[in-house]
Amino acid sequence: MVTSEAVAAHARTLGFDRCGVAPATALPELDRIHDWLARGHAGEMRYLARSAGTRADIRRFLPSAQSVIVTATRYDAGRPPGAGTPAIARYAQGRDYHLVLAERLQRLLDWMREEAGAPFEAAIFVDKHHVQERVFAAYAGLGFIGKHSLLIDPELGSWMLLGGLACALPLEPGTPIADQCGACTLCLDACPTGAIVEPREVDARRCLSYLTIELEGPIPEPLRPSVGPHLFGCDVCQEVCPFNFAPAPTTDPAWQPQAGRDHPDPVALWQRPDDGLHALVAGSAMTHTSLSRLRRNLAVAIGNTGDAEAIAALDRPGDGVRNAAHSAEAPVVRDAVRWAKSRAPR
Ligand code: B12
Ligand code: SF4
Ligand code: SF4
Repeated sequence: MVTSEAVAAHARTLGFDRCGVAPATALPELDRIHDWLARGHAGEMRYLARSAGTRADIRRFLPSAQSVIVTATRYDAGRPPGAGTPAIARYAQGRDYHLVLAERLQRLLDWMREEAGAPFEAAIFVDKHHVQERVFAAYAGLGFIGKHSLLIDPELGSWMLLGGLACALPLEPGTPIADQCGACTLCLDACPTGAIVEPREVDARRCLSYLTIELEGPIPEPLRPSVGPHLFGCDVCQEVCPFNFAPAPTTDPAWQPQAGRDHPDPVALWQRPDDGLHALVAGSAMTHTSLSRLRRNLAVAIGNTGDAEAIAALDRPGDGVRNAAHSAEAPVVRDAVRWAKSRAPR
């Protein structure tokens, strides 16, 4: 027989750190997405509005759903003391979590099907599917929603990726846990762009994660200085969170930094040909963005150094080898280069 306890125990053997069950009902917090969208906080992520109906009701994702199994997987591989916030967000330094978690979830589902002894419908979700993962994770008792809007497990912190599966089995749901942020406002105070406009509400249009990963066009000029050295994503609100001080880094090979992603040198990357940038992103969550967006971010980060020599290197994408760096010709990159040059000391 498949029980919530047995699923959680088997999930741990597959590399998930936490696993719980939420009811597949119309949870009241699911409706908040409509207000969030109405306030314009999604920016150009139009797919969120297109799928808002499904996101607000899991039974549109899987009509026969009775339970939602949610997993949380630690991905922080650690950083040397004093290394500061990484230019490439921690979640993107190892293997692409969409693939890793989907494979593990498929193995969990295969096991459940064997245990159940009778067929049942199920559908896996990892990030890009139309499921409000944090709401179900909170109802499953995996943690509480911190003021930065991320799910925090009081023992394991927030460096965790979510994923799960909706299924037609009636499983016992977990118990939500109380919010433990108290009077703390460290994440709101530290956010470089003031993107956490209210506790638990992020205006994506200001968030460096959105600006460096999701936004296709130019980063709005007034926000470019706040991008600082960030090349892909942002970890600032989690770096300062006290719940992330104690947990030990994960030793799971899937999340160990690859291809020098933990200490990227923006000038050296700019000088790589496009093939070389492909090697940086290959197999990671960065493959979901385009090379021109990455070059745009490199140009902005180089501009933010204010270093004349670094900025001069912007004239030699692909180390000056003709046709080696097509992505540098994109209008959005040229615009960022123009801006970066205006930041050179006179
Ligand atoms: C769109 C998106 C973004 C957008 C918008 C972020 C946002 N805060 O809404 C952008 C591009 C900015 C972004 C950035 C990041 N993201 Co993102 N993102 C998503 C995505 C695809 C959808 C989120 C969404 O629908 N947002 C809209 C809001 C309205 O919905 P929501 O986030 O679910 O929020 C609900 C809850 O907070 C709930 N709520 C609020 N208070 C309470 C209280 C209780 C008791 C309950 C039950 C619920 C509740 O109400 C809200 C509305 O329903 C999810 C994956 C998914 N399918 O869910 C990943 C996801 C949220 N992202 C994730 C990550 C890792 C990040 C980054 C850390 C990446 C990085 N390093 O750059 C940053 C963090 C920025 C931040 N502070 O949020 C992880 C978060 C894991 C975790 N521990 O929480 C997710 C779950 C992906 C995954 N599969 O692991 N992201
Ligand atoms: S990810 Fe960075 S920019 Fe986005 S809310 Fe957190 S600190 Fe602010
Ligand atoms: S930094 Fe403070 S307010 Fe923000 S999520 Fe962590 S505990 Fe909550």
